[in-house]
Amino acid sequence: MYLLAPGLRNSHLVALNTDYLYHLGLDTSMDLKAMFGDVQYVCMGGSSVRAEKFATKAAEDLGVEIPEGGVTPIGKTERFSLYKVGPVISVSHGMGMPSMLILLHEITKLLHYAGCENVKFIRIGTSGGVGVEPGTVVVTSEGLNGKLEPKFELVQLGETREYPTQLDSELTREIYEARGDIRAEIGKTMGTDDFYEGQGRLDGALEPSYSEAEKLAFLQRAHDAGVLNIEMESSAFAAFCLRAGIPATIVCAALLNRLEGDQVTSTPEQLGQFSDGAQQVVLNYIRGKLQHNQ
Ligand code: R2B
Ligand code: URA
Repeated sequence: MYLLAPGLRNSHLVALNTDYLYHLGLDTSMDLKAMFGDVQYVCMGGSSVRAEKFATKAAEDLGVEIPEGGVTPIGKTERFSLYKVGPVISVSHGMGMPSMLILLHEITKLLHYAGCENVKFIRIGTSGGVGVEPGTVVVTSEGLNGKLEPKFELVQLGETREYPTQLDSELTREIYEARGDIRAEIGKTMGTDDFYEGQGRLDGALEPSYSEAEKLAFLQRAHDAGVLNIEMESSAFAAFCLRAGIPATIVCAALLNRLEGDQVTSTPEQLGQFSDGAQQVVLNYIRGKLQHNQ
């Protein structure tokens, strides 16, 4: 029985006596139902520090009691840090699509084995804005790859497979509507395999193959195509969730406006505020939903 999502149909899993979710340090000999059976939202962000911060804020915001010493991670923490606060998982996914995909496979199986139903996945991250002010929160309608195509390509057995990258429009809209007085916009997000040349920066270690004018022309073309920000996971994340049938979206703070530069020059305090804004929009949404369902 596949309760979590209609797209979960891997017949090969049935043959496993125990499924070892290696990177999470969890496996199916554990009572995953008792540990995770009530999860409704999985919120993921790149860094383990932000995952812990979001878990702590979620506990305060949603009125969930946590132990005196604060939230503690479940499973192992070499690769990812996973926290659970009531019906919310807060977990880090590392940087880039390969890391994100490992987390997605294992967290999705975890929730499937735990018997969870109707779970939503939300990536809460950072990004480079395209034509938006630093601090703006962008809620993603669709992931695009580095060629501005609405698809994610993955080489499997020597062949390139393509998957569409549409995100859940209702979830995107509802999260946007929970923005309160935080500056937010809905737009497309380009996901790349690199922070420097993959995002058209001129400030990497190597001499790029393009000029400043070519960079700006590409970023302008991206903006004209509806792209409001650039990060490193959106297309893989969108394609995975769509294929699995899990409603998902992405909520990212823009740390800078790439039409104005490449370097991230805001102070640590400002960067913290930008990230907090993205987290707060998602918490507003989750709190509203949980209150409504009570
Ligand atoms: C946003 O920020 C990280 C790079 O600095 C990367 O994980 C991303 O998508
Ligand atoms: N993360 C990215 O991937 N790009 C940026 O420009 C900022 C944060």
